[in-house]
Amino acid sequence: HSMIGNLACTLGRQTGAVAPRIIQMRRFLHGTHFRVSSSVEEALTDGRPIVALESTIITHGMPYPQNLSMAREVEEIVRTNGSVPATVGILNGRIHIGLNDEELQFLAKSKNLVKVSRRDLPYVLSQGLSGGTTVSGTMIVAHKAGIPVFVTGGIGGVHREGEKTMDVSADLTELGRTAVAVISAGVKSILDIGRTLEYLETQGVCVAAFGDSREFPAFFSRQSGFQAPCQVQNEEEAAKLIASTLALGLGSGVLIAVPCPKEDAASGQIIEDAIQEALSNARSKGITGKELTPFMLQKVNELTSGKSLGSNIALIQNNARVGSRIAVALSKIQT
Ligand code: PSU
Ligand code: MN
Repeated sequence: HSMIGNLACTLGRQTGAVAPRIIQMRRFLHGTHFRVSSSVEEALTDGRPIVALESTIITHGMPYPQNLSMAREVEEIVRTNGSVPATVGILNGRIHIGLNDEELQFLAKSKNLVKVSRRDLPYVLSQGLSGGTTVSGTMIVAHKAGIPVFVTGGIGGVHREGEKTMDVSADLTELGRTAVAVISAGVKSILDIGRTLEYLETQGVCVAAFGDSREFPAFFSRQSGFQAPCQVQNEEEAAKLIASTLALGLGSGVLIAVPCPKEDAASGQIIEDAIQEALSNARSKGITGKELTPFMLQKVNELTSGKSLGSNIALIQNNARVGSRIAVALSKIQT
């Protein structure tokens, strides 16, 4: 349990020692490494539902200005559905939990920001750099702040030919070691979905398909050809699953895979062809490592003349709606 997690849990219950605890929490939240926005801090103190949001989708996943409008809309959807949004990002070496519009604009417009996963955090902080946090980076921060629900578009996974390159996203190991629930549209079909599910099993991650199908969704498309090991029918069932994970103290995360809405799912074959072309492009250009995911997203978008970006935005919005409702249901179980 993180310090804030513990503090946030006990704040509402203990009467005697409340004042020193709040002071201690404030000191942590406003220290050299962290800054928590006032709306997130108030929600933490009151025990209201919060949804963490990542920022690599803003800094590396989408072009400007769609990245900025997406970030604003997603926060609004989280609010409309009952939770407080906490977008996580790093500004000048300081982790921000909850961003104002000026800060969102900075991340959306700046060039050469760092894509920050677990391994990058110490360097970015010590050098005073700015960047967008990936699923792995955001999970760490959300956990430290005591926020158990986190919404994104899609997570990283085992890359195609990952058995040779060993390019396996740190998102998968993070899910194995950090107790945060990630609400996503599954795994992009630019990845090796079968091996990604195998790796999640090895890491002990509880993976559940959301809704009336057990099929594990493939980001832009509702079908992947793979079944998820678990299925939750609705937000209440998802919240119960998360509550059980937390109650067991497993220390690992949960992956809730929400299929892209039918009307927004870009037709499978068009995207599949674009992925093949983008992959051979990446290979001939020698693009590897952390540059590969942003390159593939940008290339597939170009090759589908913006269709994939449109679906990408729609599915994140859908995840934000579902995730916010899950956070509301979870906070009802926990109180
Ligand atoms: N999926 C998207 N857009 C993104 C990402 C995933 O549609 O921007 C980002 C997420 O932040 C994810 C990261 O955590 O890519 C994974 O990168 P890598 O494959 O290098 O681990
Ligand atoms: Mn990688």
